Amino acid sequence: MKKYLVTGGAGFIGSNYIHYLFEKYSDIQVINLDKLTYAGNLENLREIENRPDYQFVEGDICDEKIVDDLMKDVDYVINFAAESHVDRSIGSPDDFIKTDVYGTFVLLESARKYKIKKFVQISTDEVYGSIEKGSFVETDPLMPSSPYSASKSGADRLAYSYFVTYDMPVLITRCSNNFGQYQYPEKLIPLFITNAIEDKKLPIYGDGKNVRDWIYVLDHCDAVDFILHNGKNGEVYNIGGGNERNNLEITELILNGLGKSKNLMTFVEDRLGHDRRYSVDCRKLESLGWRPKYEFSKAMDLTIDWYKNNQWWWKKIKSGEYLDYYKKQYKMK
Ligand code: NAD
Ligand code: TDX
Repeated sequence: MKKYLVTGGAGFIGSNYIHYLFEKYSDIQVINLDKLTYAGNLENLREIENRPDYQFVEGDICDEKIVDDLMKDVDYVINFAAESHVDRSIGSPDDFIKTDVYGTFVLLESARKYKIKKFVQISTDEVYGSIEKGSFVETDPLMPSSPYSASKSGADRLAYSYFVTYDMPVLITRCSNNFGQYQYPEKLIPLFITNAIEDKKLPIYGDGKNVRDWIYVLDHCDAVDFILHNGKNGEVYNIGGGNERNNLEITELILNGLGKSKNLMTFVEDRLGHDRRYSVDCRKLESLGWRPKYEFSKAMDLTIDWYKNNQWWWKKIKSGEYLDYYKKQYKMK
């Protein structure tokens, strides 16, 4: 019986990971520590909330006492908790530094004290910065360019330092852009799907030619679990979907998938410091035997269907504070 401490488990990827774990294993216990920021949503976990092998704790990863209390007999820590939206980090970076850097430090210290068997730091491909041609390998220097990616780089290297300095069993993953069910509708794909369903404009930053590599969230969850069990301590693993698309291509896929008009596309002011292209070389993970299983267009169809069929989930979110935030941030052209 292994005990997992999943942080940020009420968010997009963390909640998908908890569902993934319970579908795969019958002999585990999962503690979900989440502060329930605007991005944390317990409705993502409705189907499993009453399981005896699952415990939700509302709390901050920066809170040493809560973290120490939970860490005592944990086997694995998977740190998803973070402020995760680049645009918000541009407007207001302080929570990014607190949670992404200091919070990771608190978790690492506690994990060291209680001699945790594995600590997986969920980092991101954004730590490398932008690349015009080719793909980053794990040993490339980090050149983060937003307060979000800089805070994630701090956490990434701090986790590594605990391996080198204290011989802690740390693994670091750097995944590309995720999409799928339960993604907060501020990120490109869920924002555009839900806006299109409501016949609202889709705000494309700049010329729309920025490229991201897209991976279905359940492939990311599978890769994290694979690395937890097969990765080598102290190593970094890139995780990618192998689906590089620019934002115009993604927008057209969504509009076609929903049978909506291209007139919904609207070009707005560019994001400050907008990275042109992300691309990671995933041969290191492939050489261990892991590859994504979901085909991109099928996963996009699944995702579009999910947002079509679960309007109760996102309509609540979009009706409140979130809309005011967007109205302030972006003036539609
Ligand atoms: P998300 O914003 O949907 O979820 C983050 C979760 O963390 C929320 O539930 C929130 O309540 C919680 N949280 C925030 N601050 C906290 C704190 N101080 N203490 C405890 N909980 C806190 O984010 P996501 O998209 O699910 O991303 C999860 C992780 O994966 C992040 O570390 C992110 O950097 C990384 N990542 C995301 C992507 C992506 O495409 N979304 C890609 C690569 C890596
Ligand atoms: O309204 C929009 N219009 C637009 O053109 C939004 C929200 C985004 N974009 C563009 C900006 C990016 O080029 O779409 C692309 C994707 O944007 P986001 O969904 O905000 O993702 P990104 O900035 O690439 O970061 C994501 O991937 C890596 C996650 O938010 C991070 O948490 C993760 O680490």
